[in-house]
Amino acid sequence: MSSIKYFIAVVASSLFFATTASGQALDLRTGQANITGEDEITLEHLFFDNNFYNATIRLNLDGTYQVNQVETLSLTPTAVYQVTFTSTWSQQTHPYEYPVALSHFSGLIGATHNALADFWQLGEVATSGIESMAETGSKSLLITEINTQIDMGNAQHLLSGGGIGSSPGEVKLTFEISQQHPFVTLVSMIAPSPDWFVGVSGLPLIANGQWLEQLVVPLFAYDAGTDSGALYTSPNSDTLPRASIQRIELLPFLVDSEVPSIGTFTFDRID
Ligand SMILES: [Ca+2]
Repeated sequence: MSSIKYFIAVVASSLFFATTASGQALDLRTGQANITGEDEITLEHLFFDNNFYNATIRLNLDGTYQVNQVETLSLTPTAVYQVTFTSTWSQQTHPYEYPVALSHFSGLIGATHNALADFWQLGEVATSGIESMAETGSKSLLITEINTQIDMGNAQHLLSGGGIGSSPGEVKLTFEISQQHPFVTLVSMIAPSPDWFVGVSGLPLIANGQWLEQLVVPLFAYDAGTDSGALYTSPNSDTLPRASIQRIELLPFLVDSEVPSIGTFTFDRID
């Protein structure tokens, strides 16, 4: 297996930029692969020698590999996007105990980054920055976590925008993104709530070797797992130890046996 390890090691430094790996289990963050047979991986947006590539690589059980297909990408080094955060969350869409005259969203906060930066994931325990954002709408701890990743080279731009003062409503934020940091993480607290939020984590804005012209992402309510309240206006009840981040599929977001989205992020490329 030595040549496979060598291959993974060579590729690993490029994986941080890859937006997808398919065909078999390959962890973009570690470069570790579980090779169980003649596996083919398609890697999009790999970075070698100052160029970006899509590649299809076959890994064989005997430890050899072949690069079957390589496509050089010709996308611009940077792009500019406007994201529109549209909240549809209202007394009409979510009648159960809807917090009339109180419903709003905290200011957008996030970053552009590569695959090494990871600010939150479904099923993982929230950081202090995510806890603070989800419980109070405060940005400061999360900004510290983002700046740490910027200092390490894993994140590039801090994204900080306005909130939605009264839901339903919308707010826009314009940001630059680069090939070396093609992922977006962006969150906002659902308010009032114990520790509920909406957002995206590690969303790539490159697909098929191109900057996306438009991407519409439906938003659902997530429980940060850091406060035990079950209602919009439940009193503070710190959860120790923290539970994992989960999508909320019960009241007040369960409506007629379904869990409809409460809004969208629409990413429009403007430059
Ligand atoms: Ca808490």
